[in-house]
Amino acid sequence: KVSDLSSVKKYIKQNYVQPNSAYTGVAKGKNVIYIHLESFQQFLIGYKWQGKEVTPNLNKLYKNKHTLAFDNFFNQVGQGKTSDAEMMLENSLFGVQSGSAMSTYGTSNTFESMPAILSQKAGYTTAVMHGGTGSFWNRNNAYKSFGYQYFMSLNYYNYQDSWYLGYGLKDKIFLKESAKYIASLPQPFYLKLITVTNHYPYMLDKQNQSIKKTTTGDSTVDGYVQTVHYLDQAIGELMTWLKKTGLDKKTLLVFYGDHYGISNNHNEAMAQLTGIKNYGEFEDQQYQRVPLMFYSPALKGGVKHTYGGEIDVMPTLLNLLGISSKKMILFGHDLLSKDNPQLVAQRNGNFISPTFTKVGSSYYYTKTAKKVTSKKDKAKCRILANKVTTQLSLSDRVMTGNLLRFYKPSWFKKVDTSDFDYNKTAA
Ligand code: GP9
Ligand code: MN
Repeated sequence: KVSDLSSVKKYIKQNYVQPNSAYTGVAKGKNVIYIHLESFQQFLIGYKWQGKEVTPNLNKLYKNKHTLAFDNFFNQVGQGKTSDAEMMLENSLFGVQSGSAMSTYGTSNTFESMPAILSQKAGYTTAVMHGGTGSFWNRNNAYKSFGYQYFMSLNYYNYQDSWYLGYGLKDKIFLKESAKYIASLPQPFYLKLITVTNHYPYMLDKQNQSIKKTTTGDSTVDGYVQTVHYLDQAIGELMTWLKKTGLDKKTLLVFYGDHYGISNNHNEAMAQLTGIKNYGEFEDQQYQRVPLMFYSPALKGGVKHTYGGEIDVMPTLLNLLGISSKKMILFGHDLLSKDNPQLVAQRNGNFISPTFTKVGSSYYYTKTAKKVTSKKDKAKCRILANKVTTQLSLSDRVMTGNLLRFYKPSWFKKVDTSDFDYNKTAA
């Protein structure tokens, strides 16, 4: 109903925060390349195994003076996993309570997504490249609704069986074979590269194993450092290529981890990997941190400590590109804004904030990991929990009621999915 949209609009307006003007437009007109780091958790940055850095290339990027990195950035996915991360990054809308919003609503809902906005407002060419099957998570339909002009999936790549592992082409091969497509995109472009090799159960062929497995004895955990290391090497190769072509200077790279790699079924093994003796529900919550890094030679970098999550990426990126998000229905907030509310909702109603954390029916002090017992602080926690419930349910209303079809701002032309055809045509 249209009236549902009014309450959403009111909420969004009341909760709008002014983006940080010091960063407005610093990457204006630059290409954007999203690099999706599959199942990559923040703790891997700087992590060493047997004296060896597991992710030397990403570590270098993290510390680079042109990288804006966030060390309190959390994934907020639900059952839709990768697709929920994509939904949040492209739309600043949450995934839904059960299943994948991209699968359930991706085909027929109206969206006002990053690719459509950038192409309409700033003349961007928009594309996704992924070495897996195009129909996975309903990408081949949802991307059209998001306004993506191109989607190169598995059938765009001439591959041999040995190049394929798990969910798609091995990352090094995928990125190398994507180069010719990247080079042919008219600039400025907005591109997402989706890696897959670092995916549960973390298998890797012998010749690509260049770091030893960990020794927790948990077989689906112990391969993790190996596939992570391989992904990191693939990123290193991509960076070399971007520098060689000079594309790096014209591009804003955005790295993000989509969700955890090690689930809470493996707390025992995580205790060993992290050295935390009592690794329980609180620690598991803390380890939902994933990387978020913006890199561009023009950026003044640094590691920021704002508590935020995937829902906040779109408003942050829009500000860096100099596009105002004031009139948009976005549930996130600029991560660089000093007014960011720093309340990170998780899909199940749990949350993390700099002061309090909610896991299940317990509240904790974020800094000390102690349970909240005082009445006064519990009351504060309940206020935060209510805020979380409100934003999730309003986002759900937008998604399940397809409310954006009623929102017709003058600056946006509704996406016509029949404009796009992702079938590979003869070269
Ligand atoms: C497959 C990949 C995996 O294309 O994106 O999705 P996930 O299982 O991580 O949600
Ligand atoms: Mn994933």
